[in-house]
Amino acid sequence: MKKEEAKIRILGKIFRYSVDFFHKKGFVQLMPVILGKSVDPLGPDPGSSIEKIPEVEYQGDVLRLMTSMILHKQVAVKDLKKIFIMSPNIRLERPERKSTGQHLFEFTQADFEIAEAKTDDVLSLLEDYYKDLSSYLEKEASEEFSVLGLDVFGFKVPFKHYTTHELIEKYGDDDWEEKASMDEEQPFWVLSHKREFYDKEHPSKDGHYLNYDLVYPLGFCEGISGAEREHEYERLLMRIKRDKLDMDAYSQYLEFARKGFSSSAGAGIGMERLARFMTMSEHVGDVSVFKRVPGIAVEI
Ligand code: ASN
Repeated sequence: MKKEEAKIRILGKIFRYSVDFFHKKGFVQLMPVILGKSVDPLGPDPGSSIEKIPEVEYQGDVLRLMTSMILHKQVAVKDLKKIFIMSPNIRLERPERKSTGQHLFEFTQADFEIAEAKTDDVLSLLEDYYKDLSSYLEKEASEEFSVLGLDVFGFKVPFKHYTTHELIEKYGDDDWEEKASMDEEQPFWVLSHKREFYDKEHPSKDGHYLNYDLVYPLGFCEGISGAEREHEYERLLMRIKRDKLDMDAYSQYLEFARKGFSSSAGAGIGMERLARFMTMSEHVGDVSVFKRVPGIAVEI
């Protein structure tokens, strides 16, 4: 087996582990949605750099290619309570993102949401996910890891917590994530990151959010993002306006919110980024046959 093949096989095994994990924890699996009326705006987030969200016209409607299923998750979680989707996302990143090692313009996330959950519920679920992943891969992918000459990374949970504010203070505004990632030997949570309108704001601390990213160590950077959600119609409306988003694109989503959302929390685990970390690969595209790297022409 070649190294390239070992990496592709490991990604497949991580995908399979993820599906089994969420089923075992009682989640309902939904099929991915590719075209949506309302999709994740991916901003304002200082870390986002997409050129545009592609639109398709179909029977008089404008439909958008899925950037993430967060808004669909909020609609579905009300009745189904615990859901997950192995969700392909399209994010047309600017070509400069070619050299970050961690951006693809098409990738898959294991995206989940839990009704009435809080931050601690999601963090401990995800720590279980990582704890068992190492032993799963040791058992199921030993041949692949020996081809790569690697031991399976051993996760030590619980992971440390930092806030974005603390890390910016320590490392500066520009590359705090890379620097902090280089300094750590285990993944760590970064709490309170300014993100999109659907992440809940702290009820009493201005400029703080009830959200969390997981950052991989050794320079591998962000691998998960998630949050407790804004779910009240008035607050969602206010934040969509504040972010100056196109109201047409969110009117039907807001209709659902007006009829009532459940409070919820969730996150998305980037599948290729996790496989990149486990295989210690230079680029996140190294784990795919048909890699979609910003700034590189698609072959087929
Ligand atoms: N999946 C993420 C979440 O649940 C959203 C995203 O991918 N932008 O918060």
